[in-house]
Amino acid sequence: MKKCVVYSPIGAVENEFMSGVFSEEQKGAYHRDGYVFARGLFSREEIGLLGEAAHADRALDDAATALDDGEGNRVRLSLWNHPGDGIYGMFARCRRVVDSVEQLIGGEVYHYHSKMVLKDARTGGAWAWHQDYGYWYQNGLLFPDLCSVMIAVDGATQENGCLQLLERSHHMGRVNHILSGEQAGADRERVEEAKKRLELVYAEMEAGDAVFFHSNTLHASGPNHSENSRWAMICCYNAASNDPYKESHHPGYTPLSKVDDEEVIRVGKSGVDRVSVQFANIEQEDRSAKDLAGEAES
Ligand SMILES: O=C(O)CCC(=O)C(=O)O
Repeated sequence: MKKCVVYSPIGAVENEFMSGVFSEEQKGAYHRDGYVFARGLFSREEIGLLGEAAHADRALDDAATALDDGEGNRVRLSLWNHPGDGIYGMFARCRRVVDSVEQLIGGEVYHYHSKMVLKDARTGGAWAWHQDYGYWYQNGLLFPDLCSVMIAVDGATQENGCLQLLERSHHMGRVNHILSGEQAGADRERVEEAKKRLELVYAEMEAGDAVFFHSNTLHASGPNHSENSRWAMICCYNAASNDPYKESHHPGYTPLSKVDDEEVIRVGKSGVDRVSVQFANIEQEDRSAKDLAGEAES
């Protein structure tokens, strides 16, 4: 049986440093394995409000970029740099999430960006094996002191292409990345060798569960051949101490204004303004994966 940790308010009491959801044991598991689950991080009501808002959000759909996965399918995602005051912002800025990331990183973090991965039923494409720092590295970040929080908006199973993680792969350090289709993919030979030695974990999740993972953790996901969509919101945070040394399409240190956990429901129920972010034009602005083509040639 895989270790998976369940969100427990006891974690908050046990940790005197930051008031996140993880116990010391869970924090240790993150550093050892490169990821930690927080089952039931969001209630059915909370995640229901996010799912309803996102699935009805025309702007989110219109902003989606479709990236060729190199296998005949396309992955669709919409991305935004600043969390905003709508429901997406409440998920990304609530203490439950941000304090927990700070617990894992060990200090102040800021919002690096968030995205919605729209892995639709039957058509959603695969994600090649990669480390997020494999391409974020291009953005002037000296250290891999970043953490991503993948929140299951829809239930995620192996059938609909849940996230896969290679346990402990963050200890490998940054692996070379090259373009795979239109995505940044890690050096395949290394990934194949790593797969022989490390445990492959399928991040099957119910809506409202989350997995927190290190920016050097190798991860991927398969296509969605099922009848069920697998949308997920991924909120990414950078350590305040890891301010990039040059400008990129993602922000430098910008203090994050945390909100109380109750704001998720309050804003989610408030109607009109609940979805309000500025979506990025990934095709035009995001050079971090494309620049890998130049890196491979040089
Ligand atoms: O949604 C997925 O299956 C993977 C997303 C991912 O790997 C990423 O956004 O870096």
